[in-house]
Amino acid sequence: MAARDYIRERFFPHIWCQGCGHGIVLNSLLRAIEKLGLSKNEIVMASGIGCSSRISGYVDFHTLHTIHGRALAFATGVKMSRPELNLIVPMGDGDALAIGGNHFIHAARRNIDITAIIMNNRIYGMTGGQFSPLSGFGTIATTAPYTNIDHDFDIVDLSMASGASFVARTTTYHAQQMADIFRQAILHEGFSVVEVMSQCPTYFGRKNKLGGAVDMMEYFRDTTTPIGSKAKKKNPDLIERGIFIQEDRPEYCSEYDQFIERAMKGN
Ligand SMILES: Cc1ncc(C[n+]2csc(CCOP(=O)(O)OP(=O)(O)O)c2C)c(N)n1
Ligand code: SF4
Repeated sequence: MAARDYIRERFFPHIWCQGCGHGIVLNSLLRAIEKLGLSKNEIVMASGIGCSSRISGYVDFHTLHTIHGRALAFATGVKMSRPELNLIVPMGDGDALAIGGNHFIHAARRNIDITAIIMNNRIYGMTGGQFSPLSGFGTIATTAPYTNIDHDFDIVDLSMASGASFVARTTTYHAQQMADIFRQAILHEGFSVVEVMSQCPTYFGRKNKLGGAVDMMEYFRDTTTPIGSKAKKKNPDLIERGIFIQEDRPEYCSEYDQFIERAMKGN
């Protein structure tokens, strides 16, 4: 099947603003799935609420558009009952790490076989540009007109510390790398986190005078570098992108099956 065959055309036109990074994420995701040759019936996408979460409306898989911050809880339920299916959960930084932060930490800790995609545009896009936990100190948002005094944290560090067994970061500038990382994340058996630095030109870009979508993507090009590059040694402020960890560790559903088997035998 070609990438465009996975699209649910009746839901178009999409809601995203011109230049929003979320469409690039959708494109790279469909290219990864095309390469894997998965059928629509093998994929379940669960999402919460947000511009990023709207991706679930545009793909012709089994989809659940659920509650803000709770997509991973729904996905966990689906995966536990049908472990043979591929669960993909697209989230915004607010959905995944503000209201959904606790669900995120515990899904990672369990190492359940779900692919979590975090579209980090450092803002609540859908609700009008409020600051998120990823906005960062000194940025401007509609709810921080005199600059934000909250500090952000590193999604990759949080994911690794919480127990995710596949952790990666990429950007909307690096669409081909993104597709390749998505492919590997879906294949990986365990909790996979892919942070995608994505642009919201409408709120984060405009409020912080970062220019248009192209300027924001060029910023991702210029401020990131492959993991372990020479450039990083020279300039420690560069943000690394690539796959940080990819480890085989006991996966939650298969551990659960073994536990049930032991319980049935009474030992
Ligand atoms: C329980 C609940 N609280 C708040 C909201 C309002 N709300 C909807 S989306 C959203 C944040 C969206 O930001 P993010 O998840 O980062 O995604 P983006 O829109 O930036 O892609 C909020 C606060 C809601 N729908 N439900
Ligand atoms: S408000 Fe921002 S995140 Fe939402 S669609 Fe527009 S550009 Fe994208």
